[in-house]
Amino acid sequence: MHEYIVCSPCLFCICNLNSRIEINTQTTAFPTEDFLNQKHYSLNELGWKDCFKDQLTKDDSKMVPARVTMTHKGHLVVSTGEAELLLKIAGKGIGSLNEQPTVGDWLLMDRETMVPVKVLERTSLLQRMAPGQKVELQPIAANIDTLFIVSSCNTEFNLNRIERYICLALEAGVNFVLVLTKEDLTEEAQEYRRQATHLFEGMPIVTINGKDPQSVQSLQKWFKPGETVALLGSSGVGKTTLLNTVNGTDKEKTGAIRVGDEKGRHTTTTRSLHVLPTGALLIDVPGIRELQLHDCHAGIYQAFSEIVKAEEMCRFADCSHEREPGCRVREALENESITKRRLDNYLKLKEEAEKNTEEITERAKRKSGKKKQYSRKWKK
Ligand SMILES: Nc1nc2c(ncn2[C@@H]2O[C@H](COP(=O)(O)OP(=O)(O)OP(=O)(O)O)[C@@H](O)[C@H]2O)c(=O)[nH]1
Ligand SMILES: [Mg+2]
Ligand SMILES: [Zn+2]
Repeated sequence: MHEYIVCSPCLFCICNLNSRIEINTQTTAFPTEDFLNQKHYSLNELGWKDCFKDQLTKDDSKMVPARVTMTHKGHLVVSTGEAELLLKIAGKGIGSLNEQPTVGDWLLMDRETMVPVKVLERTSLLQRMAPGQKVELQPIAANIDTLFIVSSCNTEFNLNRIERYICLALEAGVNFVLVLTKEDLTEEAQEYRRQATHLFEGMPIVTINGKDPQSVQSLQKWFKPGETVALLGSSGVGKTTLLNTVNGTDKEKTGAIRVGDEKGRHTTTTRSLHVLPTGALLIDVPGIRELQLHDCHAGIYQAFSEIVKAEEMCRFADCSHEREPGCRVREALENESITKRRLDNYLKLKEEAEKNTEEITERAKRKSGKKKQYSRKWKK
């Protein structure tokens, strides 16, 4: 069971919390200044909207809403607008909460005990398969309005990888923008942009120097008061650098990429939500090593619509597009209306998401003690 223990403030780096926890039976709300050295923000400034307020019932009159502003190794920091609380998640499972909370979530907290009792229904959720051997889902961030898919104009740039993020955003129903950083380090920035143009019709693509306040101005239209933007991308692409520049600070730690292979060093280790000078909220997360998709068929079908359209016209419903007669996908490949790279990525992502969904379903069934059954393939 997840138990939430309200902890006393730690005046040091959040990474040291594990060894410094004092468990209080009494609730300790501590001022933000003591902990993160941030200002207090009202609920509205934290992104509270009617769609959340409308979820409150008469029974919730003893509750206080709070937004998760940071998560790190079993800890959450939540802000109620009046106080900031550090909560430790102990144990496994869902406990009294209906969902595992993540950064951006809105929780209802018991006014007296300050223990969270409910995760409010999300407007959107970005989630992936947990990395490693465990068969489980991992929420990345919730209640996002716009996702910035961050990639950089160097060897990190990879069309197949960007397509994964597009599927994730489409599945979650959030707007998305491709942000290509480090344009100042190459003559080829426009070439990177050109290559990405055909990935998804209408996707805005912005090339920036994330260190230059003038250059990041081109992202301002997505930073609306009360709207939440999330940064997602590999380590070292410049997510935190961008956060610092739009925030006008150098508060958050950034780290140089490796010289040999231009890979990042996984500098950011927490997920955190920041209130920007424009009133928008910006979520920074650690660099993604592996974005394995789960239950993402709607997103995949939308992201690869030209292939899906061709596929629907194949003579055989279960056409593998290899040797079957009347295969419209092969025909489309020949007349170059679809590319081999995109077809291969589409088939790969579809298989991966289908396998992951089956594994999660099986695990849930095993947990609930039901007999093993194979889930049916997706219907379009
Ligand atoms: N010249 C230049 N350097 C940049 C730009 N964006 C980021 N950098 C540099 O790239 C390195 C990595 O930046 P970070 O902001 O730490 O990258 P990150 O995406 O937050 O990485 P993780 O926290 O590991 O996920 C730092 O040395 C930055 O100064 C840019 O647009 N131009
Ligand atoms: Mg970072
Ligand atoms: Zn076919």
